[in-house]
Amino acid sequence: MTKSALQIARAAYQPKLPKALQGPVVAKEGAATQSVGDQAKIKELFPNTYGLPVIEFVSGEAKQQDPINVGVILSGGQAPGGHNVISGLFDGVKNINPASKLYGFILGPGGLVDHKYMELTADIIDEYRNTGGFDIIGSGRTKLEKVDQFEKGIEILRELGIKALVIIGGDDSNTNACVLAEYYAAKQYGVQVIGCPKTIDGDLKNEQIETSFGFDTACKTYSELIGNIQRDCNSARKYWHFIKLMGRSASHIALECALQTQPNVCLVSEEVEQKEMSLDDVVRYIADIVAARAADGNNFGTVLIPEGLIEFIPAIKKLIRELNEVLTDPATGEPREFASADEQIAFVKGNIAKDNLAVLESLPEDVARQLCLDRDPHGNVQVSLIETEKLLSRMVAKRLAEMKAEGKYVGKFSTQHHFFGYEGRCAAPSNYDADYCYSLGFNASRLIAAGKTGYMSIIKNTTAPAAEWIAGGVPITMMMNIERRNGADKPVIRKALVELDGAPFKFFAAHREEWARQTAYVYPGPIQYFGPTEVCDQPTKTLQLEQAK
Ligand code: FBP
Repeated sequence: MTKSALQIARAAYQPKLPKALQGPVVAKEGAATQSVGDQAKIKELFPNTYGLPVIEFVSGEAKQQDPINVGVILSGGQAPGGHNVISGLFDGVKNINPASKLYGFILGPGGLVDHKYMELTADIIDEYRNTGGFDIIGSGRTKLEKVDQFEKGIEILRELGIKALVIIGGDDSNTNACVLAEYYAAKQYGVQVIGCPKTIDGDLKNEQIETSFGFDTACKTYSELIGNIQRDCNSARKYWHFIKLMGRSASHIALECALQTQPNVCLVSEEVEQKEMSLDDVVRYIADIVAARAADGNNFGTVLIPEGLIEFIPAIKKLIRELNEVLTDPATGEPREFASADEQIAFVKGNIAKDNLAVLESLPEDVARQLCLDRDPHGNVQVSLIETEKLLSRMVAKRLAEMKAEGKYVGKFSTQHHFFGYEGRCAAPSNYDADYCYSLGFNASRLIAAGKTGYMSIIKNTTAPAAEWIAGGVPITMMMNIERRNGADKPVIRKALVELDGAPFKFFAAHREEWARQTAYVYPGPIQYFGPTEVCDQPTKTLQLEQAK
């Protein structure tokens, strides 16, 4: 395989580990924990994995340990650093005992069920250290939730002598990891299940998890691109760029990119919901900024749009809730099957309440269609397929025409559209993600050696130098509550949305008027791997603002 010069140089990078993980460890246990919501129900559903303590690893005595076979699964959307989680895990299990083995299940959780796997040897691992992507074993979105899947899984785990499974995934995948941990514990199958917090969306975080891996690199990659666009835009001074940014639900990515690049407009879905804004309100907000800049002679600008915006507009949120119910077969709890998309849409229209139908019919046809069509395996609307950037720019153009007629706008409005998502999910991990991921993987091996199950690997204090990072584990049940999914109440990890009283949003809100009117762009440039620490090792602005509290 031909490699780029950067790939060759980067392969030699040795990710940093927290001091506590650099030698033998002992698990220091905290007090018993509770779930974030619906405690009684979660306790009842997870009798074997509920209430466990948070763990911190501290230096301990070296002891002889038997070899252990471990399996690993990459689940859901790609996120930079996945290969480093696996290489950290590999180094960790080999450090427990060089005869330990690591097996990777192919193309996500489906690989466990279908018995598709490969042994990850040192030669293979070395090819992937510090690289982006999930291609070492591939990823997939198969939802692990049924007993027959768990039973198929245990067959292959037994065949390979695997005693622990590490699931690298987002909130949905870690919810499944917890269900699997509970099932295997209840059945006394002797297989531990450990999760790792992955997702570029940044919405798997809480008191215990500072950030999900991949968020840092993805945001820096998008911010580089946004900065480049802003320089182009400030050079030609003739376009408004509408830029949609990935992040299925929460607006963390859009907010972080705004903090890094200071665009003219950045929408934050959580604020749109809190202010109960309609689509028209959002359009007017943007159009007023376009008009104000035009009055200053600036017929150009940038608008950042979080991918999940549509779902947060209260009327559309209510509509989606009913669509989710209607699209689920109450007898099986499974999605209803339709012969064609048109049949599906007709069924939906015939079965939803009048007010929701009115909202659906008020939407542009392409958006309405996407809302009515299939969900992903976890029941989410596939928002990445909705072209919100085009929808908004069309509507803003219409509003500006009205304003022109009313004498409230004089200017030119030419647009360009972008969607940044896939461009950043497999970028080579930043130093932060390279170190953080390697530590998460290595730490997972320590949770395994400590005999834990139903835990997520955690690394904290990550705005400090890596040596001072804190390593440990948090019981997954601690993050759970009951939510309505696919027409049923289910235990799930609570998603972290942007907090409007949190430091990152407050900083943004305090500066956005200035950024809207002035051209205050920041051009972050590409991620740097070698060079001064203030250039190469900065965590996200979100994390810096959150940790400064
Ligand atoms: P995960 O939550 O699995 O990490 O995936 C997140 C994400 O990258 C979202 O930002 C995006 O909406 C979605 O995946 C796209 O999914 P797909 O890769 O299936 O197109």
